[in-house]
Amino acid sequence: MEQSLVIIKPDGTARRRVSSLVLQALLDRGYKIVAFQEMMVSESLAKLHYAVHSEKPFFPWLVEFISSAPVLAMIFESNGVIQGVRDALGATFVQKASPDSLRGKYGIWAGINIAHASDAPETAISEIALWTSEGGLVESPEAETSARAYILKYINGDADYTMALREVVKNAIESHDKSVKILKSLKDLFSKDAAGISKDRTDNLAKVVFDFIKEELEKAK
Ligand code: FUP
Repeated sequence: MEQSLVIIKPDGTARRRVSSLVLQALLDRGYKIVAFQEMMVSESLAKLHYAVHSEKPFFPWLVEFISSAPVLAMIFESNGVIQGVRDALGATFVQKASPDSLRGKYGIWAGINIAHASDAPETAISEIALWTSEGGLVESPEAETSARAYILKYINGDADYTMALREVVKNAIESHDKSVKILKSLKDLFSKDAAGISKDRTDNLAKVVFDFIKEELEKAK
């Protein structure tokens, strides 16, 4: 049976309603969940996970982003699940993702795109091996029940804040604004629907998104 490593990244997990909507949409496709854990990603796991991008200029940012605040790490299992989850997520870059895909609906900007999913059978095998050995992810018969309990707990919760976050990032980039006011807005928005996640962590996520804005403005110079 095919398996895929699916990670709801910090920008998704820190928005509880968004992460539950993403999970529900994936379960609606009939996939089984065999591992489900909320965890912080260590720097070493982040570097190994993104090793294929280690020579790219955006690598240090990617590592900081995925380790900034908790993620939901999961193993999905079903026939065709690898391509199916990728199809549901849509294109990597949020502005390129179709508006009815999960990244198109809930992604924030560019690579701040709510989720990762394995892209091929070999990658899925090596990613699952990595996340179980380095990340402590374990398969459990309780995984699906835990995922459904998460959805029930959060799906009718707060607003999803996707549009508000996109507006802040878009306005900052378009008006070349990297003032502390932007950082404060990001900190406020990321703390609004982050039940159980400390303010230090949502602030850290906001800072990494702010760093992305600053890098974009540097590139545009
Ligand atoms: P995906 O398989 O959709 O996760 O995309 P990639 O493996 O190509 O990229 C991994 C992550 O790097 C993506 F989530 C987005 C991010 N990325 C950037 O931030 N900038 C880039 O120029 C390319 C990728």
